[in-house]
Order: sequence, then structure tokens, then C-alpha cells
Amino acid sequence: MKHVLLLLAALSAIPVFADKAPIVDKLVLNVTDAYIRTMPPGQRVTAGFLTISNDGAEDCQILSATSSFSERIEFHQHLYADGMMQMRPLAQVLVTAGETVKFSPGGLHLMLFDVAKPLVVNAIVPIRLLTDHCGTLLVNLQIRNLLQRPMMEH
Ligand SMILES: [Cu+2]
Repeated sequence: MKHVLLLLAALSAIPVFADKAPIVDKLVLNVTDAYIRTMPPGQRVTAGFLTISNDGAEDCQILSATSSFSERIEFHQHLYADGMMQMRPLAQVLVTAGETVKFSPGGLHLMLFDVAKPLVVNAIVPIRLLTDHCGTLLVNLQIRNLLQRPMMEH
């Protein structure tokens, strides 16, 4: 009888271990150089940038981004099409296993809409990145001065 109880205890421990797995997965994605720009006067839209690397063995999809600083955050990609630079929204961003994806001016970027709070240089804007099976990342973006780079780069 004692053996049976031990076996049951061992079996019941398995789901608990499985529940903890996603927490471990969070460490798979690493974010560096995360920042957003201050906005020109009268505007409530700005862009965010970061570098994200996948140190795991499986691909990760970033499904969405949320923040208390912005009503809506989209993933945008700059494309050169029909002789013009255009922006295209992406439904999600793939970070392939072992690869690094850069959100940078003139390329992939986070687009923050309806930014309500004043953006103070050097302050921190926390953003949550939700992924398919690589956990939720809390990323702290540092606010940098818009004027440090030409506005054309967006
Ligand atoms: Cu954009």
C-alpha cells in the first residue's frame, strides 16, 4: 500500500512540473537596447526599438505588445515599394531559434498609438510582449530624445 501512495504522489507531481515549464521558457528570449522616442509637439504617436534574441531551440512568435503608456501597439515594417518608403503592419514577429531580430529606425519597429503621458527623456516605459509559447516578456524601454536622429527615419 505504501508503494501505491508513493506512486500516486509521483504521478500527481508531474502536472505541477509541467505548469512551471512556461516560466523557464521566458529565459529563452533576451531583449537588449530597448528604447522609444519622445514625440514632436502635438503628436501622440511614437516608435519603439529593441533587439531580441532567441537562445532556445524552438522558434518564438511575438503575438502582441501592450503597455499602460499606449492604447494600441502595432508591429510595423518599413518597405521600399513603388519608389516610396511605406509602412506595413505585421500581425506577429517571428524570432527563429538561435536568431536575433532587430527593431531599428528605418526597419522593423513598434508603433505606439495614443500615447497619453508626457514622455520624459531617460524615464522608463514598460511594455509586455506576448509570445505563442515562449512566455510573456516585460521589457523596459528607455525614453530617448527624438532629436538624436533625423525624423525621416521614423
Ligand atoms: Cu510605424
